[in-house]
Amino acid sequence: MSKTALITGATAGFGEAIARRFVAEGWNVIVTGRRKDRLDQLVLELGGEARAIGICFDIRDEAATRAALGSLPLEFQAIDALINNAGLALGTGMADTCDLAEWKTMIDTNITGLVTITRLLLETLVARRGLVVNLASIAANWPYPGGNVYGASKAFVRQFSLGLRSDLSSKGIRVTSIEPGLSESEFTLVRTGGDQASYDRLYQGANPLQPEDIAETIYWVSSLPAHVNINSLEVMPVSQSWAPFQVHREQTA
Ligand code: 8X3
Repeated sequence: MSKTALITGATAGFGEAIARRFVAEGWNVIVTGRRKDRLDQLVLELGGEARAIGICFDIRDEAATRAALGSLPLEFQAIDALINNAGLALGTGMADTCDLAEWKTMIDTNITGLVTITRLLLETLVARRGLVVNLASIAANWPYPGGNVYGASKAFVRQFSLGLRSDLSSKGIRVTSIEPGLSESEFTLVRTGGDQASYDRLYQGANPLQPEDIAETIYWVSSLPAHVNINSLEVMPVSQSWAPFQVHREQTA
């Protein structure tokens, strides 16, 4: 009997690739997001409603999330894996000049939305000795200029993942924080407000991670023996590594 994964933010990038990878391995998937046309298209591509179902809602809205989960047909209610991929970065501005509304949108999506859907599905996941994979980021571990609230929200995701492990370790459920570095996807167009030139500059010659690389990693995490838990996993393209600390120097005459 096929297992079922619910993948949030599946209308692009990592989410779409994760859905394809899991379906290729015989899983059924529930794909979620805000863009119904894209969900419909993805469900079709994945083999239609025998294999995949799309539920369209805004993860920041608790009532909408409850209603969407409540609307799942019986065949898709036994969820074995929750892949918390929905999340976003908005802007790369410095903390003293960037937009408070953008900060709140990141917190509402990356933290509140993720916590809400996790809590709503946790009894099911525990009952099925399932798996939670949370998409954090290298920004959870390494601060960089312009990372401010985005990085802090991903640090929350990482620590929340470890906390879930701590609470649930006696119950046979697995929880993993995945922390990708430079990755090529629509994520960057969202972050730059649709600035294609910045997008192209960021990736030029960098051979960044691709959504399929992260999908492969997550599928690997899910396919390990049931007694093996990857707690956290940081993944970068080979081309990316660390830089020296910045040191601000006062001007001397
Ligand atoms: C995205 C990776 O390097 O832009 O989470 O923070 S990075």
